[in-house]
Amino acid sequence: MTTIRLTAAQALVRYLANQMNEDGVPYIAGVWAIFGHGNVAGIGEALYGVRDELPTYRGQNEQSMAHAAIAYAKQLGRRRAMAVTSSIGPGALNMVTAAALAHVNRLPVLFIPGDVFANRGPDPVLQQIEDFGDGTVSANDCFKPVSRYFDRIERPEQLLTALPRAMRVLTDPADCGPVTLAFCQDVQAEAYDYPESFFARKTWRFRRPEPDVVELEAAVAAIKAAKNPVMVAGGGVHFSGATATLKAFVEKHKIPVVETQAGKSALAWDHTYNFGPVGVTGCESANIISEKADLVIGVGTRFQDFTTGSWALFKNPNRKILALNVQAYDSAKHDAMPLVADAKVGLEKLSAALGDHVFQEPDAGLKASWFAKADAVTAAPTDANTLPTDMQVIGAVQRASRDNTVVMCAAGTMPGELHQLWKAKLPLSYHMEYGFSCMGYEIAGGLGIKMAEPERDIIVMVGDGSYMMMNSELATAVGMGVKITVVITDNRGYGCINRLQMGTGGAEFNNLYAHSNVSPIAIDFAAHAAAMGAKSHKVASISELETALAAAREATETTVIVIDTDPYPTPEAGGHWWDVAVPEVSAREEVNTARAAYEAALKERT
Ligand SMILES: Cc1ncc(C[n+]2csc(CCOP(=O)(O)OP(=O)(O)O)c2C)c(N)n1
Ligand SMILES: [Mg+2]
Repeated sequence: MTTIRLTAAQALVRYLANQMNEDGVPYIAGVWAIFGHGNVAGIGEALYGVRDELPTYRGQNEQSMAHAAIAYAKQLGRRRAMAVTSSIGPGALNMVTAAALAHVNRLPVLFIPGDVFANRGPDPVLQQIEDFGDGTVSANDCFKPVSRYFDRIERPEQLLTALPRAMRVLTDPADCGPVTLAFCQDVQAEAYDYPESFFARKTWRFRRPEPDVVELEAAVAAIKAAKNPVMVAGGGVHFSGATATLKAFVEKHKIPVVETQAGKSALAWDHTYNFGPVGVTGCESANIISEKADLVIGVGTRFQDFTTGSWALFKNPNRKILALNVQAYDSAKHDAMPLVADAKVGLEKLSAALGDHVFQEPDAGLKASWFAKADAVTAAPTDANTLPTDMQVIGAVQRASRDNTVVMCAAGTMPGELHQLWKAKLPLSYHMEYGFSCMGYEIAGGLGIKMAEPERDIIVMVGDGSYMMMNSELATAVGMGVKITVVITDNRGYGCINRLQMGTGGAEFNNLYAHSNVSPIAIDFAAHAAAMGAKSHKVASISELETALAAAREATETTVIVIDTDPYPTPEAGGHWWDVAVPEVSAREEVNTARAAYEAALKERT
């Protein structure tokens, strides 16, 4: 056996640089790194050695670097991913939130936090936590519940088994998620005679599991027995590259489709059978169809509470659920009939087995009536003296966008309103992180999306709260020359949670600055963004916003546009109840009223 003597860190990066995807490009597109004593000497030296094949990117915060990496993978439908490395201790733990984000959203990312010395010589090394009763614990154990695969590299030869396992998980359509390889800092620097063959180019193919014959027969029988089925398109449709197949399926069998946050843009917004966003942030046409459906066919959806209205949406007493999902865990939720398969293959097989079985045309009038309402709230305001609403901001952004513009967001008012109101034309033109809905994903995520698809315009929608929580990868985007456009809606606080607080009978408290112990402060977001090198404008109206967006589209630099909005109005139409537990006893009359409504709503659960 021919061997090559490398440090463990050199072996790790050499191996990663040689893992390809089916398209013949490296699966790991790059490594985000912030160095410290736990990774600079070992991993840092190794990354320098491969900097031409496996680029290293320098971010500002381990969590937000990971957001960029995760957004990159999401935008590419998981066909490529990135790695993120940190030092031990705080740098490592900064990545735990991002690991959970990737875990919930089933997105691949490789975390390589440094870890304490395997030989324990210097214990406690700077930043080492000390467990009084367990010598094997380190801060990196926090990654275990939020990783799909976790390993700690305590000997250089462990990479020979750990790395293939890591790649298997990253590229497995069912198990896909974050992988953490905690890398003891002394081991990174240790040399070992690795087999040359370990570094041979390897191609990872995303398998497409076929449905089980019996499950398929049962699914076909259930569809044939249904009168008014609905299909719920989830993120799995994108991951499977099944958008064209879904389109062909619904055109042939005439089944209406509704879209989850992760599934939105599976069909064009104006496609005959796209009845729009479903659930809590859904629209009337989708929710009316869903309430009546006698068969709910989930395609690549986790059925999270925003999709199901906490399981109160699908009200037909005879309704059944059929879950086409590559992950058996999801296919068995809520007593669903399972159809475990890749979405594309599963739809093809279903369609073939259904033959020319067609359903009655769904009521197109539902859509017309919904769009009349949606268009009214997103239209430019006629009264220039009142604060614009976030809905009007969405209208302005929509008018200034092209079909392939990617609009993105993660938390705050915008995810719900974009889900309801945004008209997504092309697949993956809508990028919403709503599995973890993590404030601070937005700007870093926008950077990752643009790196994934440089030819598309990226518009990041971010509230003042999320911007304040995490904004510094803006400087990275500027410094890397990766152009994004950021729209900050400044409603002076946590508008959506303030409304939720009021909706559950609470007093307005500690959400908007006005109701907190922080005096209302006029934060100059435009100056802040300019200080990080972005072009920036504060605009005073929707028409000024449209002008600024048009200029940003033509510009080559990253632009940040700030607009003050009203924290109170939301779309009145559409939407659905969801379960937010209201206090059973309270001194506040409003809470008692909200509790009574809550108890009544709970009875609707199906
Ligand atoms: C990291 C994190 N912390 C807290 C929350 C809970 N949360 C969701 S939205 C929100 C407020 C967002 O405020 P802002 O970005 O200003 O958006 P707005 O609703 O005001 O438009 C909070 C606190 C969260 N989703 N993520
Ligand atoms: Mg806000």
